[in-house]
Amino acid sequence: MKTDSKYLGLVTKKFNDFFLVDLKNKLNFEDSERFLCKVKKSINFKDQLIHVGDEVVIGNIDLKSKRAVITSLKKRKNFLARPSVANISNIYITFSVEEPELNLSQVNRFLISAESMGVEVSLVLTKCDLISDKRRSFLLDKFEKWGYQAITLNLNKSDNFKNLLAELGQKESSIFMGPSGVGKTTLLNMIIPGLQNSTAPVSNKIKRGKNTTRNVELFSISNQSYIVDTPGFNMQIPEIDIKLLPNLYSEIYKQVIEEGIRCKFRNCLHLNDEGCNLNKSFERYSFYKEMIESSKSQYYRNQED
Ligand SMILES: Nc1nc2c(ncn2[C@@H]2O[C@H](COP(=O)(O)OP(=O)(O)O)[C@@H](O)[C@H]2O)c(=O)[nH]1
Ligand SMILES: [Mg+2]
Ligand SMILES: [Zn+2]
Repeated sequence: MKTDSKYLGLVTKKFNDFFLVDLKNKLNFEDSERFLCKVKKSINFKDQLIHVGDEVVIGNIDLKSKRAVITSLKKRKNFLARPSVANISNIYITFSVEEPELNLSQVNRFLISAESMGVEVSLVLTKCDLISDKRRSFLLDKFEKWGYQAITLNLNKSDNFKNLLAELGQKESSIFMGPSGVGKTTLLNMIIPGLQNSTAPVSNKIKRGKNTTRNVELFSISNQSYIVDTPGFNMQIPEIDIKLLPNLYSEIYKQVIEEGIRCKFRNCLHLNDEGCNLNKSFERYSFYKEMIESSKSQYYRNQED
C-alpha cells in the first residue's frame, strides 16, 4: 500500500545512506510511524548533509515495507558538531559532585559553551549520595547565583530522578553533556529502559574510545519528546564571538539587559574600570575574565594566520 501524500518527519538515526524517520504528526498510521528512508536521488540539498535531529519531508510512503523517501530538508535551528545532531532544544550540563571532583572552571566552560548555542541550558549534579546535605545546599546556593537551579541527583533515590524524567517529557529534544565518568550513561540507561549502554568506573575511563564509533540516536521518551543518546563525547567548545560572550553570563545579562546599566563604551567587555559600570563582585567574574582573555588571544592568532 503506497500513499502519494507528503509528511513531515524527524530523523532519529542515520547509517550509511539510510535514515530512520519518525512522523512528526502521527496520523492514522498506527504502528507505522517510523520509516526507513533514502534521500530522493534527484534532490540536491546544496551539499548539506542530513543529520540526526533534522526535520525532513518524506514522500513515496510504503506502509507495508515501512519505506519512504526524503524529498526535502527543513531549515535547521541549530547544529551541534560533536556529536553531530541538529535542532537541540535543551542541553543538560552534567557534572558529578564527587568522583570526579567538581571543577568549577570546567563547569563554567561547559555552561557558557552550551549558552552560546542559544538553547535552554540546565545544570545536573550527579552522585549527591557522596556528599552531605549541607554541601548539597551550599552547591545549590552557589549555582543559583550563577543563574541556574541545579537538579541534584542520587541514584539511590528515585524521587529526584522522576522529576527530571517528567521535565524531559516536556522538552522537544534534550541532550546530556559533561565530562567522562559523571554518570551520563547511567542516567540515560535509567531514562531509556532497554538501552543498556555500558558504564564504566572512572578508573577505567582511560581505555575509553571503543564504543564511541556507534552512531548518535534520538530516543522518543514521550509523544514529540526526544533525548539524544551520546556515545560518550565530551563537549567540543565552539568558538564564541567575543562580543556575545558577556551576555552569556546571567550575572552580566541581568545588569546590562534587565537593569539597563550603561558603560562608557558600547561593546564594553567589562574588563577595565575606566568607564565601566558593571558590578564585578560576582563569583564567576574571574572565569569570565579568563575566557575573554583567551578568546582575545585566539582572535589575534586567527588574524595572524
Ligand atoms: N555513587 C554514585 N555513583 C554513580 C552515580 N551515577 C553513576 N555512578 C557511577 O559512576 C561511574 C561512571 O558512570 P557512567 O554512567 O559510565 O559515566 P559517563 O562517563 O558520564 O557516561 C559508574 O561506575 C557508575 O556506576 C551516582 O548517582 N552515585
Ligand atoms: Mg558514558
Ligand atoms: Zn562595562
